[in-house]
Amino acid sequence: MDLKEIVAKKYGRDIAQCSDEELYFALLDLVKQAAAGKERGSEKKKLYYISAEFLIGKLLSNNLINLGIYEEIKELLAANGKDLGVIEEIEPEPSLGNGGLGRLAACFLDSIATLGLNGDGVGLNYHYGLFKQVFENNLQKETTNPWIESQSWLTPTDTCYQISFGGFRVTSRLYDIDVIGYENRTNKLHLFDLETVDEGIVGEGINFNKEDIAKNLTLFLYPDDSDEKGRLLRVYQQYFMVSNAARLILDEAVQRGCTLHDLYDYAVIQINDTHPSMVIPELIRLLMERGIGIDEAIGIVSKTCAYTNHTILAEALEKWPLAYLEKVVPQLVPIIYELHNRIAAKHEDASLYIIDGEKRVHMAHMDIHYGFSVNGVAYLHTEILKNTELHNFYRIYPEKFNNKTNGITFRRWLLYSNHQLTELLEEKIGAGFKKDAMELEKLGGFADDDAALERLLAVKAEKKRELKEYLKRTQNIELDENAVFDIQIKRLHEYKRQQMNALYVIRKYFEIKSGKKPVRPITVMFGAKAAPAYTIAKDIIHLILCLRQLIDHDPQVSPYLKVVMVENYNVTLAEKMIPAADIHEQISLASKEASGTSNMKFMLNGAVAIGTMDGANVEIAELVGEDNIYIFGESSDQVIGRYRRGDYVSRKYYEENEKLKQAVDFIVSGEMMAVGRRENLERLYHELLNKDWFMTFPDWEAYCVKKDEMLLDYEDRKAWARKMLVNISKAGFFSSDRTIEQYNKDIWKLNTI
Ligand code: 26Q
Repeated sequence: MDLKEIVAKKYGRDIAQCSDEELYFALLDLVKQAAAGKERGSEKKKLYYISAEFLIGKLLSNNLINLGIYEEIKELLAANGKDLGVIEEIEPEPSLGNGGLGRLAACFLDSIATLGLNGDGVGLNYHYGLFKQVFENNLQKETTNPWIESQSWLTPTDTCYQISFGGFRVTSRLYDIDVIGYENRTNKLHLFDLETVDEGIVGEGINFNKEDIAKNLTLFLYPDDSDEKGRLLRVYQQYFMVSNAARLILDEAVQRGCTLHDLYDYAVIQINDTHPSMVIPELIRLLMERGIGIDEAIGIVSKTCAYTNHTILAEALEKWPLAYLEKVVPQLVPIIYELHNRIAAKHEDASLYIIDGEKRVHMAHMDIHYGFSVNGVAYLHTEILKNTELHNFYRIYPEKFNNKTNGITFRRWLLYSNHQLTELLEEKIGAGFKKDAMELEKLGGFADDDAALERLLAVKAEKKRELKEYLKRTQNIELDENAVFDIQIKRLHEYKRQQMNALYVIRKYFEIKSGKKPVRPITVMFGAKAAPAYTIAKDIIHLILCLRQLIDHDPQVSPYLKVVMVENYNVTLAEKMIPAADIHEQISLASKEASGTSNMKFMLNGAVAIGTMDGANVEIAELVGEDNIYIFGESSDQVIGRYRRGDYVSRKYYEENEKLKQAVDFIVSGEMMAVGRRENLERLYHELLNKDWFMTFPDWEAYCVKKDEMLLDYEDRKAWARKMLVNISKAGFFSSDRTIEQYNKDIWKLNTI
């Protein structure tokens, strides 16, 4: 059925007579029907990408693009006086992820379907997802983010399982979301839920009774590790996710003719960080329940599971107290002991053990011993895993370690979010890049073409105007489109060093006050959520919001400098902000950012990075060359050396650098106290002076100098446009299609069509 027919049947009216909301629901039906026609038969082997997070973003426009009917629908609506741009805003954005890891999973599903691979995602159907961020008195407050409506992308299925926890049992139900490949097959995102979950138990903000598992299990996604109280609930969630996943995998494999003894010929499981790691003991347990002996069960599972590591932050590596597992999943404990004992019998080195001396279970260790592949997410990250963090494991299993540099889907991050650039590219280099991202290299041929460079600047100017209009309309933020847009958008974490950027803003503030005005106004934009229990991260948000208020009200400074912090940064905002960026900030402490993926999105959209040699920045720098990226700061080796020696003293830098001292002192100045809260500002000040665990101070001077150099370079508009062009032309490598091809070639080994 076409849209006209759907609308006639659903509402008994014509398109022109429908409300935007009615048309949105009709388009849901249209897309679901079209997607169903692209489901494929069942090849023998199938990939299951298990992840606690899938940060999918809004789906309507992306699905229309991937179905190849976006333009057609847009025109049809326009002919009836309707605007697809307005209709797509009706769709709520599900926040089923924290940040990079969840968004990566979503990009991967897009590429898996686009490459025609037989692979589904498996996760949880969080009713509220990650909290919604609101600002009150320059502080972050958390509220719920409901997204499930009576009609949505979710399709309930008849698949239900009985899942047992220590002392009680629940019944799950599977909901599916179509994953529509670009001009290719439809796969599924399988999200498990629980019928008894009760949204009514959520009180003020995001508070709820943490004990009543049957009512709260899939209400929220955990906002990282710092929320102590929720940790036990997190274990319940993880087991619920993997027990359902394991049952689904076994059932589907058997349906395709698997005897279970040959499971690895029918299924490959990618474990996205350690959040789904309990799938290993759970699968072993289920295979044993179905009559397979423990030795064989362990062998089968070890040939089926592969693990991706996304972090080297020790505090983010999951270690669950055995006591938690005994309470939540007593049935897994004997299996985990068995897995541990086999390692302890073979190796003396206790750093390899699964259960440590404090009776904590190291989830990553289980994955490495009992999976067949361990991958990092960027070249540098994988090297650090092999040489430092997981070196003892690398020594015994060198063949398991491999790198898969992250990627992004160009459908969402170019074709959808920047149709103006897409059109320009098509005009200059043809449409081939849409299928083969490496064709972007052809753009290099226009590096000295003045007309092409002018056009690139014109596209950027238009995207900046669009962002200005959008932020005015949705958040009442005023932007000056003639300013340089310098953007840092990512979760708030000390290692990502938003505080270093804020200290640069303070330095500029002082310069302007003393009469040294920038040649062009600078707008520094932030977007970041902080985990509700991560105190210092929230203090950094407070600092930024106070700076914004203070500068906005200072007529001497505000014409030249503006600070913006968007509220509730999410995928939808990223889609608007990234194409509008002139400069993007990738300033993590070297060795700490596993990869980063926004760096790739910005590059693809013609923004120029200021960054450290960290994560995928290293590969970006290698590709674009030193003229087209602004690199500063200590190397990962230097940083790792500092940690090893434990001799970093932040106060020394503060005392030796007048400007740094001035900027840091400003945090607790009278001006700031007038707009902010003493408690938060003083805490942050002391943290920086007495600890600064992520070493903001040693890199700060070099950072400020580099940024000023960049701002000067920006004024040679032609030379800058050339930098933009080189960044775009080299972005092809970061297509998630390339990443997925590598996963498939080296790890999954699925049939390609
Ligand atoms: C752990 C324990 C308990 C509760 C929550 C968590 C938890 C939740 C989310 C731990 C980590 C995360 C998210 C991690 C993440 O997003 N990592 C990012 O992954 C990206 C994709 O590979 C990389 O590009 C980023 O560098 C990395 O920070």
